[in-house]
Amino acid sequence: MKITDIKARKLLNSKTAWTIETTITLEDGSFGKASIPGGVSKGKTEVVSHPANLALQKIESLKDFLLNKDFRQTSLDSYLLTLDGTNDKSNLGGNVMLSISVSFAKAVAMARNIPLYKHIYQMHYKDVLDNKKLFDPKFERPEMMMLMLEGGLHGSNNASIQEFMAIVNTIDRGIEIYKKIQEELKRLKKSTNVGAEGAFSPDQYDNDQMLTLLAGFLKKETIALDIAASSFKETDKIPNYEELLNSYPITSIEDPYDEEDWPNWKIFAKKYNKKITVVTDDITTTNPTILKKAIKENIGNATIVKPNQIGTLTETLMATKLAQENGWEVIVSHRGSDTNDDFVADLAIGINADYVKFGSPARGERVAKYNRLMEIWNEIDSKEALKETSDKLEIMKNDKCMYIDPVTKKACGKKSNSIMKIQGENVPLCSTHYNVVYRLGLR
Ligand code: 2PG
Ligand code: MG
Repeated sequence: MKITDIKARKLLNSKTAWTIETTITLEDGSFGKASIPGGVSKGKTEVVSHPANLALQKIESLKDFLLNKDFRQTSLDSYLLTLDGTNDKSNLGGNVMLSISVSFAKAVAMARNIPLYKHIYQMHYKDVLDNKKLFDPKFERPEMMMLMLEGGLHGSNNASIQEFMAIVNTIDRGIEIYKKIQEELKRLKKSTNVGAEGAFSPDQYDNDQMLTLLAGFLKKETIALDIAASSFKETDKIPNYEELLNSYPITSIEDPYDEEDWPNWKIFAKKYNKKITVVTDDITTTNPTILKKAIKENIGNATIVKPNQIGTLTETLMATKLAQENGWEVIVSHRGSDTNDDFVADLAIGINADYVKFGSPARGERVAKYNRLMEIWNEIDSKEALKETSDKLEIMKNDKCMYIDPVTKKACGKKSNSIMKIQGENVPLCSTHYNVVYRLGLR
């Protein structure tokens, strides 16, 4: 598809800082818009993100290279990589590259007249689809690691752990837990102000108080934690994991040690890989090369996927595939300073993520992603329901004619070839009786 126009502008993110939004238009008029989030607790190996003004200049300078050229997602992304020519994307800027990469994907989905998640699915599973000619993808519903309480760099209290999440299957259940915590904090006369990602961050609360509060409102749900250990240097802030796991229903721990502390990661994973989900984020930064090493050295069993850590959609999909092919689980995630762009919801469904991590059910930039997730689910559900009904009707067509002779009171029993709705029921009929029923107006 040929790119005929690229426009970019400055946009305010949820942490009161500037980011960019890029719009790409294709030759047939289809277009896609993407805005880029940023991290609050970032991994050191994340690609370089240029300040908004510089990013806009970079996009302007790329027009000569990109306009009126034919691209596919992979050729566009590899061209951007060549033009950048660095390992950390410090020339063009990871934010610049990702905004072009994602807005192009959205524009192509529009040109193909298919939803973005389906377009991503077809790119991600291209080999399978090409070989087996599967055209009817099955989309799974990821579980949600929904944020309830936040500390560390995201909060404003004594808790060193950054994120306290409940793993829920439905948004309703997540909202219920969130509201219960809010009511309880009000009752205790504690602040219900929220942190960077929409969760409560009660004054003075430490890790244990946060965990006790959250655990108190869970039924069959369990807890996922993001320790974000790279964001503090004091090793005494690292919790005693054995104690935590014995005291609370925790089934997932992300970034338990500093991203440079590979020895401790290995010891941790050896001990807990079979018991809980051990999630890499700041240590792998959606980087296929680092993730390969992490898988080889067996430092976890799941990884966070954040497109802006790596800078192109193609590399994001590569990292995801690598994880999936090696039996690691995948968690598609938002960022600490985010925008209302809901791309990660389509990404999660398109790649069949095991979990999503989109923050709390509060604050516009978090809610946007949950709302898109529900929109996709509704679409998938109604398509499946529709397909189910048409499959059923197809089977019934080859059934026996169910016309009952008014005199003999016996069913015709000949092979049917059509279906007629009679008093709300789908009834298979042979052509003779179809005509009889039709003429008699029995429908
Ligand atoms: C994380 C993310 C999202 P940040 O650490 O997983 O919650 O935070 O974007 O600040 O890195
Ligand atoms: Mg993290």
